[in-house]
Amino acid sequence: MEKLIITAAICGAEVTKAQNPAVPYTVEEIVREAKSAYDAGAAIVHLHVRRDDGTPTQDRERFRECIDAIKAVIPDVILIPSTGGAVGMSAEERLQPTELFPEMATLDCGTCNFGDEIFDNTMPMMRIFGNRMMENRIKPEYECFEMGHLDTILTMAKKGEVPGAPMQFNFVLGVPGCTPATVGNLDWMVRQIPAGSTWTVTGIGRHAFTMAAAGIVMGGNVRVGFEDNLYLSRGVLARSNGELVGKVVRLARELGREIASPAEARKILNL
Ligand code: KMH
Ligand code: ZN
Repeated sequence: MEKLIITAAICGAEVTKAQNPAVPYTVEEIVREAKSAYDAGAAIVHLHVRRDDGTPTQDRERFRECIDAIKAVIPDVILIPSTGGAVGMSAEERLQPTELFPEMATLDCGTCNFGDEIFDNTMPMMRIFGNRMMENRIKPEYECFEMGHLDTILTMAKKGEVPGAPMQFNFVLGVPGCTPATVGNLDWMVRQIPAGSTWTVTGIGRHAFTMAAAGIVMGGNVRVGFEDNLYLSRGVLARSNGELVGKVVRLARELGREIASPAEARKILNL
């Protein structure tokens, strides 16, 4: 098995300091959380940014400021800025970080329920996102919240509407209203992807570490972080993203998987 790539989703767009005081908003807090995750073993940081008051934003200059500040401290980390942003943002608003030519960015693979809300990713929108990533030579991480998202994106890749092989998928399981976080569902998704693809699993909330364990033993990769889960264990808030990553590292070591450095992750992901 390849070494395990750990992604830290350090911030997200929805979680707040009221839920966990360590959720980062300011540039300094975002750098602190990125470094804590990196020091604990994350090769990738999935990045959302906020205004200082915590409001989610896709503002290109705020992304630039955060990316530059993170790279000044941990220059080799792989950054995957979000093009999902927050529910309700327009496609143009969401696409702003692609103007900074990151090596990767997320591409969300279909419309879905998102708790009480609807996360809009129509196929025309996805074509625009796919085109932008092809033009700017950005490798997408395909975010699949639903089983049907996988069929959608594979069909679009076959038609050349979004970047094709080798594809990197992130199966985000357990969002309320989307595909539940079970090993059976994960196994089904993994069996659909083309040979040569890479994949990551993200379990939302209490599913974070059960899905991490499944990803470790199934030969995939793992994402954890405040975007997905605020707790280290039942009732115990994580004090940093590094604590969440550290728990994945311990699970991986117990289960016999080594951890990939950013350089090793770049090779595995064909960056
Ligand atoms: N904030 C969610 C609505 C992504 O980063 O591409 C979407 C999201 C996905 O976080
Ligand atoms: Zn995200």
